[in-house]
Amino acid sequence: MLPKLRDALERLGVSAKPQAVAGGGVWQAGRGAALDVRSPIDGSRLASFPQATPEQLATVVGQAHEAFLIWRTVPAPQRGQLVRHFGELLREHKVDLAAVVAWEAGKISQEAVGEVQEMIDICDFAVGLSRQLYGKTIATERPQHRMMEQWHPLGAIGVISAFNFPVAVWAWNAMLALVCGDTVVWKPSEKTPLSAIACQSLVDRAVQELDFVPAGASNLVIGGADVGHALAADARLPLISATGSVPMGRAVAQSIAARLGRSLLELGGNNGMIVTPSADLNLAERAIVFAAVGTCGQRCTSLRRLIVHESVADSLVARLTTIYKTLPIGNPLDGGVLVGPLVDARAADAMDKSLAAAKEQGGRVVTGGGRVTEGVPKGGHYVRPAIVEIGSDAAIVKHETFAPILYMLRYRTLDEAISIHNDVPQGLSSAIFTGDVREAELFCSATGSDCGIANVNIGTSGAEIGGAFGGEKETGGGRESGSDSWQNYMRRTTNTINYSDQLPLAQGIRFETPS
Ligand code: UN1
Repeated sequence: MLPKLRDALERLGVSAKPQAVAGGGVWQAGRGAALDVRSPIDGSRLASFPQATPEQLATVVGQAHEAFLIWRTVPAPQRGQLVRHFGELLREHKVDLAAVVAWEAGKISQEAVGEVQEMIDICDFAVGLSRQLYGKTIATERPQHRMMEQWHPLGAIGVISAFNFPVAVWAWNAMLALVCGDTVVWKPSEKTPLSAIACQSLVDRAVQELDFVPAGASNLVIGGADVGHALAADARLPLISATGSVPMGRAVAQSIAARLGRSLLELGGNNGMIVTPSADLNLAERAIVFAAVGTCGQRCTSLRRLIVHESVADSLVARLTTIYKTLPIGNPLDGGVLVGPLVDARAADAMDKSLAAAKEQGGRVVTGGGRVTEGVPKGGHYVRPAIVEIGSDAAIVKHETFAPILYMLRYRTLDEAISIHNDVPQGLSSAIFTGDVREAELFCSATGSDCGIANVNIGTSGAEIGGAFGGEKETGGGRESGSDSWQNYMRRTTNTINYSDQLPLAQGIRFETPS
């Protein structure tokens, strides 16, 4: 392991020999196949250790359930203290955790630090929430009755997270779940286990330092697809929150549905942006570049489809081409670099294939595509972000490729633009750049964007934690993070209380028993 990474991990409390299972507050070596952790930056091996087995997962789920029986009795504001403490530890270790994320996910340091900031933000949000798990009082139709809702802890919950946001997305789920009185079993991506181990080590520290938190409030199991399937199928986990590809989500959703469990899915993006004639192109170009090439196009919120009015298309493409030609591509740890590597060879191949398909389907590569080999670390998969001008009916445009390809489509009327925009299977994030309030409002209306996120004059990526995050159609329908997403992690009871000496029945039914 690289000395700098080793030092960062050590400060985060991670032992030199990482272990795959943290259950019930105890670390254990996995008993499954060996996992080689490689950095996308240069392909170097960061660690190698055995993964967990489904049997080990089953034990951890049992421990998480036992811990839940205790945790649910701790008052919610006190549960918030655990999250507050974890948030403090994150602030203290922000730079180190970001370094681990940068090494393992290959994202530039700025974005890695931003990801840890996103964790800190959700901690703050969850602490506030721990005093605001409100239920409603509802008017009842019966005299001297009261009807109300209560929100109760749900259980031990499963979290499956992806490589591209290896720590923040877990935190969105885990911090809300913990204040809601749930315990958590986390299965991170096999590509980013060290980031997960570092988070678990910090959360363990927070748990140990507070005497009211049961060991097993937060658990980690590093394993492959077999562990993921076992997690989804385990009926002791009433909710599974999964982030990743559509095929993964489909498989997980079927297992959960078969046991009538609850799923919260955040899957593919394929996000679009409409640029209208009145758009501020200076703002638009900055938003487009960050959204399309940030994280090397590997966010679920990355911009993949640019739908531009024909009157501004040529000038916008020319401006973007100039910027794309000078994008600093290289080692994501170096200051000034904006585009790091793709996660692995498969991702680079997928980009090549999509570009080839786009050309076959009538597309023209305006700029980019191809590998970068000069001035980048050997052993990583560095690519030149591409812009492809293509017809909106090309099949490839409906397909999400997790790489920096931006399809440019032209439109004439806003209705046409919205219809092109919505004509894809995915529905996560969307944006319009316009100076016209009518266009902006139409885009955000019921007949506008069909996505979970619809922005005006900002890009598709980089959402704040305060809003509900997620989308429709193949994106899976789940909402994580802010707003009322916490309700996913709780069970609602409706209570009707009679304080009269009569027993009036609802709907006015008379049901007199013979006396
Ligand atoms: C993801 O890519 O799965 O909105 C999450 C964003 C980030 C989160 C992305 N806050 O781009």
